[in-house]
Amino acid sequence: MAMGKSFNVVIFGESGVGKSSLINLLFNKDIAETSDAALGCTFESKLYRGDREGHSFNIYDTTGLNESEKGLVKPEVAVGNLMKLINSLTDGIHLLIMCMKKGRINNAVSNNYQLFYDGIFEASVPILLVVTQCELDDPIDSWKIHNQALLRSQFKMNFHDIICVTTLNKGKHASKFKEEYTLSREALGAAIAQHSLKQPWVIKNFMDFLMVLLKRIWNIIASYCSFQKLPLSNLIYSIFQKLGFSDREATDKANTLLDELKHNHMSIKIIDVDGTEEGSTE
Ligand SMILES: Nc1nc2c(ncn2[C@@H]2O[C@H](COP(=O)(O)OP(=O)(O)O)[C@@H](O)[C@H]2O)c(=O)[nH]1
Ligand SMILES: [Mg+2]
Repeated sequence: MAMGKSFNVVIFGESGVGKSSLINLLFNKDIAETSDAALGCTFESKLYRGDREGHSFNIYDTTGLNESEKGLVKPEVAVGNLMKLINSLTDGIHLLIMCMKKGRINNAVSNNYQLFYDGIFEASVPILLVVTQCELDDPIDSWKIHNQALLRSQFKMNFHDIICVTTLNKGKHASKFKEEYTLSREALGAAIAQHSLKQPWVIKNFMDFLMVLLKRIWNIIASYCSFQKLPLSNLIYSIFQKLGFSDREATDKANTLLDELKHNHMSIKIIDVDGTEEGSTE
């Protein structure tokens, strides 16, 4: 057991930007599976639990919206998965980390910022931007220097800090970037410690929160997803009705969402970084 502080952090961003690699960097261990394939067009989340330098870290890995998979995720599924994540955040959250890979800022970046920072966490939890694939840059934070002002002025995104990293520690070029890897690891750890809330932000009433959240984020999700139809629960039904859907559509959506929540047991997968044991939040 870690004697120090605990940090509950949600990492989000498109698939393929380096979220799993970032978790491996943080723990200096290949614990999260990484992939080149643009799989997983869902909001499915995992919790990685582990210690580092005497502090305990609970890192939620969640995909968010993907630029290139427009229309593939049904809103019911997306909302269901988000609910599952939120329902798992019972100990509250100290920090958000949005992950992107170095390059152009696309719509998914600003939509995910709105969805998570403004939408779900009501701008109450500090947010860092971590930019991966910066190993060739000299200095390593060149991207930050060139884009920081633009992020604010053009994209209206304000981050508490921007950290440019490399997560490379395997493959034939990794040995060239040992120093950058170590610096990245230190910078990430320091930024988490510096910017995390002293007291975690906690969702007080899940059902109230669900109402507010659905209203707030529906447009963002809907713009990404294709709609579907079909039968019940009064509460969720009325949420959909209030959102302006017809009776039929509201019934359909409520049933699908409830099925999704039931089917997924409202819990996310937990991976213990320092053990093999896996469990669930239930
Ligand atoms: N060159 C380089 N590749 C990276 C870096 N971070 C991640 N990658 C690669 O990007 C791909 C996607 O990474 P992954 O962590 O699976 O992304 P996720 O889908 O967001 O979890 C993998 O092939 C990683 O090896 C980095 O800092 N530099
Ligand atoms: Mg991943």
